[in-house]
Amino acid sequence: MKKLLIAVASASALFASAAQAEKWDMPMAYSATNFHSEHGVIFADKVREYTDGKVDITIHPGGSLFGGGDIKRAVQTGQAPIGERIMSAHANEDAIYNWDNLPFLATTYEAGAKLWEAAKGPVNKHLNEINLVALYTCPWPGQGFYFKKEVNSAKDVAGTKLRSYNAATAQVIESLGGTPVQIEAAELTQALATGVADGFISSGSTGYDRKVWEHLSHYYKVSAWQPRNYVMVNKGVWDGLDADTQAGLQKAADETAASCTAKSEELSDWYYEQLAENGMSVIDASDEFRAELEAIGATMQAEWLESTGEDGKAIMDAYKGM
Ligand code: PCA
Repeated sequence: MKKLLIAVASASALFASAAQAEKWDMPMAYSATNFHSEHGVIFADKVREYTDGKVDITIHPGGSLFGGGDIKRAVQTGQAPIGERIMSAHANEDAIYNWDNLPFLATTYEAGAKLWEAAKGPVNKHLNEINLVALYTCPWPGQGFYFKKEVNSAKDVAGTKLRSYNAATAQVIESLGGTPVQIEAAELTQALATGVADGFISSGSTGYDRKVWEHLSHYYKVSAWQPRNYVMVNKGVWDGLDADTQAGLQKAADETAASCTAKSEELSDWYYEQLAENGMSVIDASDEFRAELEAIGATMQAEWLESTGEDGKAIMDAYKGM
């Protein structure tokens, strides 16, 4: 009788676990109200729908579960099954991830879509090698410069401390004669308030999210590149899913990518308007500043091709051939 009871109990435990949803915590680096994070929520809803509730994702925005700088490692090691990060932050380990931060290579949404199409194969290969699977990517609006003074050329940047968010932004800042300070968006307001940084490179989006008009006065539009955030899954976790569940996740990811990209484009001018409404001067970079940045971009593109070898060349050739 005892044996029978144990058998019944373990059979029902098995049944319960099969019917139970996989609960996934998903760390994201940016504020809850940012369109990237809002799309994390949309993605989670779609995943529940398309996997018939088998995968139940909870979003943790704003670096609340893992700070931005820790999300990749958390997913790689399985501490979190899924997470979101700006992909180019990985470039300090492998230059291939800088594909979307090469100034003036792809400056519009249309060009950015082509560049990702060209980059996808090689980039996914590198991600798989470090135990990650990319589900979707979504671009930030074009990148420009925030300062607390008028800046007309590199001369005016020399000696300033500017916040960077990856190796590429640090290189741009150094090339302009400034000092880069790597800081997560979640800590940006604090860094500006305490004088750790005098300005930064980013889109209108992050300036708006962090209300930087409280500390800064000028935004120079350049739109030199559109870096992407991406949602990654631990490869072991991914490989352990059945084909239907994988297909459900991928369908949710594809739809979210399209919606998130459209939202990014729709909001890009709106962010500029918000910065201006809050008192910032939002203007095009001067011809001189732009020319200096273009020269830096050309150097960075050449260096990237050199450091990434065949895979970088494959991306560039595919993109240029589109
Ligand atoms: N915002 C992010 C990355 C690029 C962007 O537009 C940031 O500043 O951290």
